[in-house]
Amino acid sequence: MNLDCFDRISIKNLEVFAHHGVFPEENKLGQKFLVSAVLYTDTRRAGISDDLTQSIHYGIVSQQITDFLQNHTYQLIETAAEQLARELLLCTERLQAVTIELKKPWAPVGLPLETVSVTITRGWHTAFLGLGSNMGDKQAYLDNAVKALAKTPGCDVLRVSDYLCTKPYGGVEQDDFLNACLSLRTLLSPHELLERLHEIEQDAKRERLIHWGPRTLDLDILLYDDLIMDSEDLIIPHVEMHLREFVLKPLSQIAPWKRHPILGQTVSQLLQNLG
Ligand code: PH2
Ligand code: MG
Ligand code: MG
Repeated sequence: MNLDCFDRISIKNLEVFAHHGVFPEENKLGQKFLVSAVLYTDTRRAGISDDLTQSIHYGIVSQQITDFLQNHTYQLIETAAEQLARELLLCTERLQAVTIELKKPWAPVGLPLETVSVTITRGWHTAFLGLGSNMGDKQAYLDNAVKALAKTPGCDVLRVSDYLCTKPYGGVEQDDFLNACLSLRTLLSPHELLERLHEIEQDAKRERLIHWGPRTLDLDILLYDDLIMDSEDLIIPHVEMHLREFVLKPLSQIAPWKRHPILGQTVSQLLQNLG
């Protein structure tokens, strides 16, 4: 999600009377909120065709913002902004990302401030996942994982590779694997996505007995946008993806052009390197 490459449609200081606040009086009486939104999208087609259906109707978005803030009551402006951003991203076609600034000019803190506000930017991310199974009904485990991801709120499965039968890699004596890759459009952060993958693995009765041993289902994050991230429990890009034919072969079916953000080579080049 590189925001610089998008066009922007801006809504400034939309006034909404709503009931968000930590103090009970705020929930009872309500107060004025001012909402500014930057909608990141591609206006090129609309700009050429002069056709509103090729763009985002800022009148409809303004109404959605108003309805959403009036139909919910949150304690925090952080939560109101977060949930509003999510709602807009889920229901607005062509909206890639959004910046929301939510101001509370009458914040009842008893001091003469002009306004308080939060500003957040949220958007759709593209992730590539590796799937593997080498126990039981391998195909059913992969099928169910794809279905579970497709049903996950804030996740859309874009493309799924063929399921390929592969020899076990890494020295542990075990049954052949069925491997696949898929691409995903997601609102989840990398760690939220990891947590969801662990849940789906758990639902497949995955037991973590032997490192690199047999498993009903293994779901790995390979790439997440062009993010490079190192943390205790999650490293992106996946540290060994460029060495594994069982990853690169299915990945090259759905994204041969995708460039590894550290190595600088495309998936199809990385696959060729394996010889
Ligand atoms: N996964 C491993 C270890 N070895 N070999 C194949 N062929 N496919 C896998 O998915 C696989 C593996 C650890 O995640
Ligand atoms: Mg793995
Ligand atoms: Mg894993």
